[in-house]
Amino acid sequence: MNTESRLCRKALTSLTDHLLSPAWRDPDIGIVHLGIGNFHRAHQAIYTEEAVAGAGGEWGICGVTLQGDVAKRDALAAQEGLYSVVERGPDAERVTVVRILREVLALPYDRAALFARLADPRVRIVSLTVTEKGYCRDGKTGDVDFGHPDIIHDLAHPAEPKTVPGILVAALRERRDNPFTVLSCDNLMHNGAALRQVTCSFANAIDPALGEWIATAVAFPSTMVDRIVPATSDSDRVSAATALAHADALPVPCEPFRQWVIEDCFPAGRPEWELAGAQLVSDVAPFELAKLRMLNGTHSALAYLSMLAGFETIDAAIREPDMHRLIHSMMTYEIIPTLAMPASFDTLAYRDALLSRYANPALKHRCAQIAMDGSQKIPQRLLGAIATRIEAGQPFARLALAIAAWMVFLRGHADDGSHYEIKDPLADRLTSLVAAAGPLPEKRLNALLSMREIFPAELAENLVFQHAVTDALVAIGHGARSAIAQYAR
Ligand code: CS2
Repeated sequence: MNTESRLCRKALTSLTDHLLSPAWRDPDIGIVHLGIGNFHRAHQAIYTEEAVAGAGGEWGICGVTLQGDVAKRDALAAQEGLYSVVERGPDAERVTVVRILREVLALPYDRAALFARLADPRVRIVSLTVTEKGYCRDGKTGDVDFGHPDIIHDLAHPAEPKTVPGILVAALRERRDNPFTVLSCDNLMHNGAALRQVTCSFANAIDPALGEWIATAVAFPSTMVDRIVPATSDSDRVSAATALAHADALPVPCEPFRQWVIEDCFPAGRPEWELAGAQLVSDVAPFELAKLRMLNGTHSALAYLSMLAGFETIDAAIREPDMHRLIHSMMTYEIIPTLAMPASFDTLAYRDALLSRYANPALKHRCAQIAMDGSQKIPQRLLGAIATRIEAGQPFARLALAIAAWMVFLRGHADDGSHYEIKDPLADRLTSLVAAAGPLPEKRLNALLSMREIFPAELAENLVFQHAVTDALVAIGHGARSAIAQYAR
């Protein structure tokens, strides 16, 4: 085995069994993707490669790292954009090589190249996976957060933007004759409309006519994206090298399951993603809500409880019988009743499929990865369901336990005393509020509920909500494992 040799296009002739799409001609670039992380490479990139393999079209992808990750850019460039996907099923592993990525750029270093791409009329879609915090959104208004330091920077230097709204507005200004479609692929409710609002509010602050034009002339379809994609580990590099007999510095691990539901609104055209199994629909909202609450909501619940109880990965956590019962009941009794799904959608089958996906022992999805950025995730994933339960006068103790687990998680150590880092754009404020409040449940609760960018006033001031979370905080005070057992009953 010659794993000294890097994956490259010349090597592909010896890799025919591993090519995602054997019939292939390299397409020109038609998509710029902001946020070239593992999720994009195991999700939209694969759908696009399969669509192009089946129906053609110049839909090659230019991937952009917004964090100046030059090492990633250079590693992918050294492999001519090729990378492998290591699909880890419970019983089998499959390694394939993806070819759709044609170029990788790193901001701020490749600013000129990026804006040249964005000005090119052949680029008809700009898609994004930048996580919740990448939207720089004011949680209270839904507009761009005018107090965000990077937004302040971008408003002062609109030709040198750092943020997503800044980049989109600078690029769209040059595309008045032929705007590209902007495609959010992040886990936000109404992600297309949310992105339109931050983009337009940013544009309005620079040039109201431009804001008005973007609001009416640019399409921002919504999507629901789903695939569990952990961070790359050494074992993924070993799997790729063993299967391919070539070294891949950046393989992506993922589960076999994937789903993409897309609002079909692409005035400038799109790849035939349906050939790869995507569902093109007129209304994504019910799918987004079900996925955000059922999957992401329970993922966050599992992550915070596990960080306290000492389960390192999701599969280890869900194999614990009390945890399984708790998450099963959270979905069945507290989340499913908040959804309004089309009659053809079997919510109980969806629940069972999620529980089996979590139990996949091959994936090793680390709870610490999911626990990141709680301040951005919790409103999207948990608070909406809780508000609906309160409105309906229905109990939500298990969802309250998830909120309480996050509040305790912020103290920075597990029940056994081992420390972990809080990674969150609001980490400094959150950890100082928690430290100043001390361990008493009521004080911790009041301190955190004061954060309006997370908890809207109506919820924060609701006594039913306060009592449910306080009870859960008291239960966790006796240890997360005992709280899990108590709430699983
Ligand atoms: C996870 C998601 O990291 C997280 O917060 O909940 O990335 C999740 O794995 C994906 O949304 C699955 O589609």
